[in-house]
Amino acid sequence: MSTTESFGGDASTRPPKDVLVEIYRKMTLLKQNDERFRSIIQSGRIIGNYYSARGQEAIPSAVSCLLNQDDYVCTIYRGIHDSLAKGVPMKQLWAELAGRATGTCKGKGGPMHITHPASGVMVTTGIVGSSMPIANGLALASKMRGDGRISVAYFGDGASNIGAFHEALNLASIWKLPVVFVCQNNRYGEHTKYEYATAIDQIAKRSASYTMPGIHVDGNDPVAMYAAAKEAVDRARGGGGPTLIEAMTFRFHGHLLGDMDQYMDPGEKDGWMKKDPVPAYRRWLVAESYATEAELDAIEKQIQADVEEASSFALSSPYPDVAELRKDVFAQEIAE
Ligand SMILES: Cc1ncc(C[n+]2csc(CCOP(=O)(O)OP(=O)(O)O)c2C)c(N)n1
Ligand SMILES: [Mg+2]
Repeated sequence: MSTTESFGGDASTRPPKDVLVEIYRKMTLLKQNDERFRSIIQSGRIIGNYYSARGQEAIPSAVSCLLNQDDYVCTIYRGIHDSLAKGVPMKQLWAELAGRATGTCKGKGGPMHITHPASGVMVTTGIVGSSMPIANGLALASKMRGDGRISVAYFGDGASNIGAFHEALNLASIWKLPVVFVCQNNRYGEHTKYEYATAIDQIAKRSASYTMPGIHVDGNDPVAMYAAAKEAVDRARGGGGPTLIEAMTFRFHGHLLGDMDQYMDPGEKDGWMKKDPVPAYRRWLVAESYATEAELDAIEKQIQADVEEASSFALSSPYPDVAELRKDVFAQEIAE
């Protein structure tokens, strides 16, 4: 059967059907979760900044299908997709987004600081470039313990111009750390175009300076993304050291919710939105007979119910008590 979408190239390199469908399930979860969160913020029921990753679903969905629960992830403020795909329980995630006591960080982290070690999400940071050295530290610990865990550092294209990126790649390379560096290149850092701020046409090429493999991949192609991530994860797990993946994508809602997109080229965003990876991948799965419409409908319906349940749980949870203010801040609780 013919389809307008063509994902992943050669059929012989595709993952099995259950993995292809699981990638779709994750992508749908991220999409629906984002849609619900934006609508709740816009209704005023949650007050907070939101850096939507809508449009970038294929990247963490494919990567996470290759990770174990105890593998580590370090991500950024635009990282709710990454956390959910890794397996942070949705109710706790939502409660954290809403600043409630039942959240992953007892409501004291908020959307920019999700941490949930039980799912392997070790840090979500607002400091551009800082996910990479932290992932190195976790990977070094894994290597010294010999526990087989690997670390994934997610970051943006803008972050690859920060010193910490270069330091982290250098160190990971000389120490052969089990890290996968995943750059989600969405073409902008805040309101600055990639070409204006970056002195090389592909970030993946920067891997050469650190003698590690670099992979430039279409991050909106879930099948190609899976293949790229598999190569890097297998290398890290097998003791072969780090890989830099540059996954090309686009963010549909600007830098921050409320962004007017005035710095973009006319039609640029619309062009990317027309190629929305979630419905495109759905059409491809059906056309290639990996799933039926009814199976995918059922997945979407279940996710809708789960998102509804998680958001209701969050909004009906209590705010943290004032007594919590000084707890979990330093290793030793601050005295009154
Ligand atoms: C060290 C540091 N410098 C500057 C900022 C301000 N800042 C916040 S987001 C951002 C853009 C980062 O762009 P990119 O790495 O491409 O990630 P994206 O937001 O596109 O996902 C900047 C410069 C910051 N938070 N931290
Ligand atoms: Mg960017």
